[in-house]
Amino acid sequence: TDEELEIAFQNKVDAEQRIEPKDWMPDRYRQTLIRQMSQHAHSEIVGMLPEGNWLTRAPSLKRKAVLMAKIQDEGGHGLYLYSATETLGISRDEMYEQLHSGKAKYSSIFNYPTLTWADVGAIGWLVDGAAITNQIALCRCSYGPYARAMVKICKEESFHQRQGYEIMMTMAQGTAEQREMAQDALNRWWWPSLMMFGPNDTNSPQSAQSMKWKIKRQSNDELRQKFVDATVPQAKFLNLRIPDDDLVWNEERKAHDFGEIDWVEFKNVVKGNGLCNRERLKARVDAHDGGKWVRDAALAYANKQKLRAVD
Ligand code: FAQ
Repeated sequence: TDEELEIAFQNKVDAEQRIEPKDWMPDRYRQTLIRQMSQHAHSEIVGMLPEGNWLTRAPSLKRKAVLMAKIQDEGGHGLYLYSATETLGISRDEMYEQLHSGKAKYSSIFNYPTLTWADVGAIGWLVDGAAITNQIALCRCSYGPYARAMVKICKEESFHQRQGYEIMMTMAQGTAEQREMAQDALNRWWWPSLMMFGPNDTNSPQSAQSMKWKIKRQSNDELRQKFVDATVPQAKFLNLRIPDDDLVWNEERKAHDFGEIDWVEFKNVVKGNGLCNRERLKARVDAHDGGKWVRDAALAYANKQKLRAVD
């Protein structure tokens, strides 16, 4: 019966055995993974846009080449994750449709504008830094294709994080004006980066079940804490100030206490009302529509080849 299958499934998960595409799985496990993995894929693809904004204005050829490589990596991660999600029985067209119609979520972080070159540094440092913290945990996710994808993706994100931190370092040690740009970027990206980890554990409807299924291995708040503790010394080294008056080392907890996230802003951005939500979605829809002739041509060519093969 389904109940017995589900017990056997949970035992397998508890024994740290990976679930593979052809294995039996509860439908809700499948749907949860489709939701999280497709949101993750969408985030990678939409995540190309804020940085893409600076490709034509990078301060040197070297910076431009590095940024181009990073953005291409993000595109690769997206495609990789779409493939992994397809193993669960949803088509790529369906996932695109969900993104383009505004039905599917993607990370709130990509709905903020990139105003200066320092933002490219802050994104690599903070956004990729937060992404790695979350994705290291996902390397041990119970679903095989997702966990394996995360291993390669984490390696690339580490390079992204370093290139961002290096930009911040250059600017923080530069002219007074460059320092100010670096500080301003940190001011604007700090809180949105903390929001990437999702709502507090007490407010996270998906967490309990996802933890039980070992899709999530660490809670939203645990990962957020880890990120704060890792990032504070990095900011100190840059001699930049994290914009949080409540940020203080707690000797008892051996961790930093920090201020409250503006959850009203978080909800607003997730709902579609952030500074750039409409612009981001429009860029994706336009790119998809603009690429229609390529897909049509590729399909026509494939059909022609098929007909030739029959002859
Ligand atoms: N933005 O119950 P929970 C990258 C949603 S890294 C938007 O806690 P869950 C690399 C959540 O989906 C960024 N929505 O949910 C890069 C859920 O929605 P529902 C991508 C958010 O799933 C760097 C609802 O709120 N990384 O792209 C956010 O257990 C630089 C309730 O929340 C991933 O996607 C948010 N910040 O935990 C690229 C990692 N937070 O139920 C370019 C994989 C929560 O309505 C440049 N995902 N929501 O569908 C996860 O680990 C989890 O899904 C969480 C949320 C931790 C994000």
